[in-house]
Amino acid sequence: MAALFYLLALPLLSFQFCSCALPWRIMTTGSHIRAEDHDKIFLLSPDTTFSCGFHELGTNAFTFPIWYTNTNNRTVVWTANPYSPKGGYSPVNKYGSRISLNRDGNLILTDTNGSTVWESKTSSGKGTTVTLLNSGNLVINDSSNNIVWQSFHSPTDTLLPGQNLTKDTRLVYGYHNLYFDNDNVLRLLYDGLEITSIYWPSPDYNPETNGRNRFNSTRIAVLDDMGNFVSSDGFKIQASDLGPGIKRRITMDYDGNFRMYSLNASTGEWVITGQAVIQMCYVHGLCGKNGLCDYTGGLRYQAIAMMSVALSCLEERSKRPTMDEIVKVLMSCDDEDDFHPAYSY
Ligand SMILES: *[C@@H]1O[C@H](CO)[C@@H](O)[C@H](O)[C@H]1NC(C)=O
Ligand SMILES: *[C@@H]1O[C@H](CO)[C@@H](O)[C@H](O)[C@H]1NC(C)=O
Ligand SMILES: *[C@@H]1O[C@H](CO)[C@@H](O)[C@H](O)[C@H]1NC(C)=O
Ligand SMILES: *[C@@H]1O[C@H](CO)[C@@H](O)[C@H](O)[C@H]1NC(C)=O
Ligand SMILES: *[C@@H]1O[C@H](CO)[C@@H](O)[C@H](O)[C@H]1NC(C)=O
Ligand SMILES: CC(=O)N[C@H]1CO[C@H](CO)[C@@H](O)[C@@H]1O
Repeated sequence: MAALFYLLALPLLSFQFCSCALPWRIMTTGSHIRAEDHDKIFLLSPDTTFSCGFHELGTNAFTFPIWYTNTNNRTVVWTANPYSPKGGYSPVNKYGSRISLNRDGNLILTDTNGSTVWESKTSSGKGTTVTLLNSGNLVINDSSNNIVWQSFHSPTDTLLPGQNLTKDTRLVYGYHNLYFDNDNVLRLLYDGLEITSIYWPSPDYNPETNGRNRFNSTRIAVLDDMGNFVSSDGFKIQASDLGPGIKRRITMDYDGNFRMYSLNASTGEWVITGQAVIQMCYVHGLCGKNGLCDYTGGLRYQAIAMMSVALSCLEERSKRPTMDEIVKVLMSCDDEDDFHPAYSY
């Protein structure tokens, strides 16, 4: 009888044990989340599509990102402390690191020794809240529920449906940037240590020849719920699976292209449903630090070598195109005419 009671009580006990570790819906002033509790405590959007909390990059290395909850491999869409080749790497340690909403209303990511790694720089005081919306937007509201800070206004490498790319924001991955240029045209820029070079739309033609309008100064690009990515300069990408009810994202990828991805809800895998730079051989910055490509196999060889180094550093982004996919693209540039000097003096 005692054994039976034990068996019956066990699920109940374990439920109670887990209830202290349920994801949070809200952070209020004076609360914090510790990196060491990363698998138990994190913020969840009301419909559970998005999560926000500490993410283990490697042993004792944590970032504070937002990710799509129900994907096979955690798909990060924003990071408070992302890797940047210019700014360096700023992961925090496991023990002692925390994200805190302090009494001033400032959301602060601190490392073990208390040093500030990132902060929202808000000061809306008592009654400030942090919530993760169903759109994937992490918002800080003041006591009157006005948004005082939002992750949608400081993207990293990904644009979510309903999030605007504006004159003040850009998508960045490594040295590659998607941004609105001074002449209102949406461009891709390789902004490396030794070379800075626009590679899309083709610098060999003027914006009009490339189908762009320089005279709309709105400078806004947005992905809608149907799968249309529309920019105020006339550039458009339409998802190959156009229609409502599909989770999508636009991501600046490490190979210098930006792509639209759609989630296959039954497998949890992402599928590429649109992209900008079809001819990958035109992407600048693939040719080594001097940016001088010869027309022989040099470009292909150097690009592959560079990619493999980059990929080994970026294993956690395993949802992005694989090495095999990239090699296939590079190998497809068989015709020597397809090779284009990345930069010429
Ligand atoms: C805290 O640790 C970081 C990383 O180890 C270091 O860069 C920083 O200088 C330290 N800050 C203080 C205040 O000790
Ligand atoms: C913060 O503001 C947003 C946008 O108005 C709202 O959706 C969200 O529910 C607010 N958060 C809280 C805790 O009320
Ligand atoms: C995006 O831009 C539109 C049009 O300017 C604006 O109404 C909307 O509030 C913006 N969305 C966000 C999240 O800032
Ligand atoms: C300028 O771009 C905005 C945003 O895409 C669009 O709503 C507007 O119609 C465009 N204006 C013109 C004159 O094309
Ligand atoms: C999702 O993936 C499965 C297995 O590969 C496939 O059968 C199905 O058609 C896919 N669904 C969509 C909507 O693409
Ligand atoms: C597509 C992809 O990268 N899938 C990986 C997701 O994570 C599992 C487990 O870590 C790997 O086995 C898959 O290869």
